[in-house]
Amino acid sequence: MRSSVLAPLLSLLLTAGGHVTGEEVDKKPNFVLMMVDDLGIGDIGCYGNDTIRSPNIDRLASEGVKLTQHIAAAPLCSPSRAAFMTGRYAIRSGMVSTGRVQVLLFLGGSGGLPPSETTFAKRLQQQGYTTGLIGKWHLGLNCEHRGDHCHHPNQHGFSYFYGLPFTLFNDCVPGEGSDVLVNLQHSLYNLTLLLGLGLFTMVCVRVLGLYQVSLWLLVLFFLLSVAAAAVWIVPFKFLQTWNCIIMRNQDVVEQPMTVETLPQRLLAEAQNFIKRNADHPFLLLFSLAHIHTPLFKSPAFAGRSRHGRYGDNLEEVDWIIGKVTETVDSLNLSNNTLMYFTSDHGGHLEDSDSLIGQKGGWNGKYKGGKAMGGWEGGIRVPGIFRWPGRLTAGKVVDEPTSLMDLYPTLKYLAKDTKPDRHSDGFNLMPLLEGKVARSEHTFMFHYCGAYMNAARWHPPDSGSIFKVHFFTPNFSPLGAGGCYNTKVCFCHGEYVTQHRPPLLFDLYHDPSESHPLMPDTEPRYAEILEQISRAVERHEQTLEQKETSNDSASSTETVRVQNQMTWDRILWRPWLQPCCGTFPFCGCKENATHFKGFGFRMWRFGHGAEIRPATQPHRDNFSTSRKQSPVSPKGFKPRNLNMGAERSHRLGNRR
Ligand SMILES: [Ca+2]
Repeated sequence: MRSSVLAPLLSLLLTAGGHVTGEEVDKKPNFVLMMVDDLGIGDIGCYGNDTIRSPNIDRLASEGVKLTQHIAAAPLCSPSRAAFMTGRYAIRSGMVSTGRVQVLLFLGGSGGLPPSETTFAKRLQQQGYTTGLIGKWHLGLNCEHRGDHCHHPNQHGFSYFYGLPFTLFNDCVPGEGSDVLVNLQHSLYNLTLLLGLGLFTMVCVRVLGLYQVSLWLLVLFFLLSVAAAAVWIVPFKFLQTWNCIIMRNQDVVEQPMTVETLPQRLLAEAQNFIKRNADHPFLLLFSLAHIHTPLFKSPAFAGRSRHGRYGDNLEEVDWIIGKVTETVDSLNLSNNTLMYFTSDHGGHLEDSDSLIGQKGGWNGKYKGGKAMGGWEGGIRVPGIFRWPGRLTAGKVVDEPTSLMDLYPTLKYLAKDTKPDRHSDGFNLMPLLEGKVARSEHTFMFHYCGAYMNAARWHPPDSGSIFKVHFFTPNFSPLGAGGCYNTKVCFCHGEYVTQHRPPLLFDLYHDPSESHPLMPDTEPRYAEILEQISRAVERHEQTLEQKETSNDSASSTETVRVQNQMTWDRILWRPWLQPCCGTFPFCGCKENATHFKGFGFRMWRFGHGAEIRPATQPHRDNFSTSRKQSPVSPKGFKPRNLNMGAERSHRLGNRR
């Protein structure tokens, strides 16, 4: 009897400071997760930047908890997002590569997050949540035929999907260049040219009677020329049509997508999703297309920042985050909503040209960037949680945390206690609420593709965070700080230098990983290498175990993990290509009338954008049935070097 009286009182005390009613305490919380693509940690005000304006993101941090050692499980989109969604290293789902290509390149490929995988969305869906993904997916689409949608967000627990099944990339905007197998495109172009030239020469020789050229040889060269042209032209010259599409649930609603209006549409969809589901528990993953190149050119933000188009884009992101926060607050949901802000990995250092300048993000004092699985700049990202009434405002957590922690954290908060598979993440709530001081991530492993690039150890008896690198990328040009000759660093063969013994750093004293520790400078040198070596062994043993085929631990069926990044799964297959219209004549434009009155006229910096309810119905509860040249780094101007020691974070905001 006494406990039945005390329980609500205790709950009210725990939420003191907020305005949570008794009814709301019992209610499962909502989740608004916001992920930016390729955002550098050094570009956010609350992480030390003082030249790009991010007041709305900074506000989330000042009203919530800021993580200073938040780590992506991989330095590139597809593997990082696979790990984020599943709470497990991407190698467990086969979303890793042993070669150059480490992300999905075609929507018409068959690779993707396997149907056997379980995402946090799927778990929450089973707990009665309405789940939505607005924005970028980039985890595959079809397996065997067009429309099977085996990798589609709807199949992975998102009851509503609106956005990019692939990603925003340069090929989406004519004139911005290409991101896809550029060397192969050049080779195929040259081969086509060579065959065509050979054919023309032979025809001339035959017509002029200089030599007896067989007609069969001419036919053979003609067919070879046509085949080479088809292999080159069809997949690569129509990349905008093949990859740059918008889907609403299972339907392609725009192909190719109109990039200019994308920010407005994605924000409107995110806000409408929150409004539609304000009365019952929901999960929204708002996966912004921003920051990835080609950078948006929204007139309202053009030229406003001090860092060109990249800075303009980031200030637009910040404004969008502000509008989402406003929506949550205006519906009185803030005290029952966990908001989260992060990036899928570090900024792309090598993305720059002479016309626009630096187009990729800046990773502050951390070495390296996107595609570098070992160096901190590739994997350390912003991590902000905001939940007024539950989380202490202004708290900073310096302990190691991972994007993979979201999976167990959301499960815990949704009261999901059903058996699950091996997880590589940990519930963050004890750390966020200050109930524990130490992270459960004693060890953390850092993959570059399928290879273990580095590992960190946070000894229980020390403030140090030791990190070893088993190999490091070979920068090109030498000493450039990035792989400017290849645009991204690779993880294998001649592109890396192996280290035996591994390079060792203490991130606490040397966050820029500039001063390797040696046996004569670090008394615990041998012990550190030994501890990490054993941890790696234990981790690798867990990879060898067979995986259950679904999310039920009681299942006895087992499947072997299939590599999703092999050439045969990555390359374009016409019969897998999503298409509105009759393939190959794909093309459609979304009826954007329900966005009018919101974005197109009111997309103004600093002005509120009132959204009218959508005029066309959206189904949140989806039925599974179907309707049907590098720039020299010398030219690079760092935004904010912030080269202090790791402990400088402990001094708080630099602004
Ligand atoms: Ca990315």
